[in-house]
Amino acid sequence: MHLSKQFVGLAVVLALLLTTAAGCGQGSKTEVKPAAPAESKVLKIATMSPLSGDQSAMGEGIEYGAQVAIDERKAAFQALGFTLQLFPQDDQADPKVGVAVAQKLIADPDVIGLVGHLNSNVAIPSSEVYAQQQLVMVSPANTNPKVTDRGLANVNRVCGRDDVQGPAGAKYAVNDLKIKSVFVVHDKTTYGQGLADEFKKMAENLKVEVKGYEGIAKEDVDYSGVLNQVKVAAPDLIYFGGMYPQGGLLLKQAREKGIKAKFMGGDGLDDGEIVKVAGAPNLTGSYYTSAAGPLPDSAKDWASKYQAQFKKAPSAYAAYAYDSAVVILNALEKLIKENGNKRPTREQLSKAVRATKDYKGLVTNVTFDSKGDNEYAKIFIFKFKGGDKPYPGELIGTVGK
Ligand code: ABU
Repeated sequence: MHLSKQFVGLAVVLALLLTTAAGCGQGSKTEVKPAAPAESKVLKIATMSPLSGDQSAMGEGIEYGAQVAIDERKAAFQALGFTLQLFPQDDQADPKVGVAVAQKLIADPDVIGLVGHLNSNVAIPSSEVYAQQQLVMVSPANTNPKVTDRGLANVNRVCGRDDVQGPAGAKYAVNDLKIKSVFVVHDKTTYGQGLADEFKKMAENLKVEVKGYEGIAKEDVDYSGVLNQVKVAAPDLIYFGGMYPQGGLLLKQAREKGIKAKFMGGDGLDDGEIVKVAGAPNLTGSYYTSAAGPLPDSAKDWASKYQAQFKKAPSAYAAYAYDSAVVILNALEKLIKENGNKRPTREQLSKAVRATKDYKGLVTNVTFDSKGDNEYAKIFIFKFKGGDKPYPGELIGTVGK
């Protein structure tokens, strides 16, 4: 019997809610019992990202990056009397699933920190749940401004923001690609539409003619409707706010229709799977911005170790997940030592993580500001290469300190 993704997703949400209810009396959000962590010697660092579905290639890098960090530190925590564990969770890129899993995490007294998410529309409601118990979240990948603009004390990110990423793309398109007109397409998500809006705002400020602005449904596989409009409008550039499964398909179908406009998107396109979706020739001469930069030479050994362990190269945010996990583990280890080898509370850990200053990371340095944004975050501009291996793209610009 074939079960639809929606049915499976609904079943998972119901199962998780029932599990939470069974463990927590009547199971309403407000009745989740405060975790009683003082006695437990198990420290679970959860990850949350899509591990199934069409974004799993990008999502699993968040799990694997954090896993490398945890494997490296297990012995040090064991010496302090604690068992350190990775606790990977699949949010399926679905806000409802994310919230249900978040309920499960805060009800588990062993869970002390979280690396995640990939999708901002999942991170935002899920982090409201973590905030109920000050469970610290460090995001490697969530770029929507609302993630940190809500001022939650437990929510941080090591990556940059879309109100920098969108304008960076627009400035490059105008100043370097010399575009005079654009057709903006987005996937109607918090991330995709938000990024497209930031691009559009800056493009308009720079006197670019916006010839169209349309949303596409993530579930659709035929973008003829919007592409027929693009063909008539004949813009210099198609800008796409969204993820690689849809962005790749949009680009492929645009080229099949003979549309020759340049193509640009954001970090949602920053995954090697886009080559399979779009086809290598169609990516030639297309562009993407990202909050994830190339691995520095100093991370080459790390990348080799990752490749050997997981049999694939690190995806864009894997090293950022590693740095997110290390930021949590550094604060946790310091607190345990200061507390006479006692387990800190979630609130103590949230405060200690927020105080992170001048951490020298694998791929990014980290100092959190008062909202949990990283003062060292950068935006990178890439051009897909020609030939059979267009990804990863060639770095052609960087914005940030
Ligand atoms: N920034 C990468 C993934 C998209 C998001 O933030 O939702």
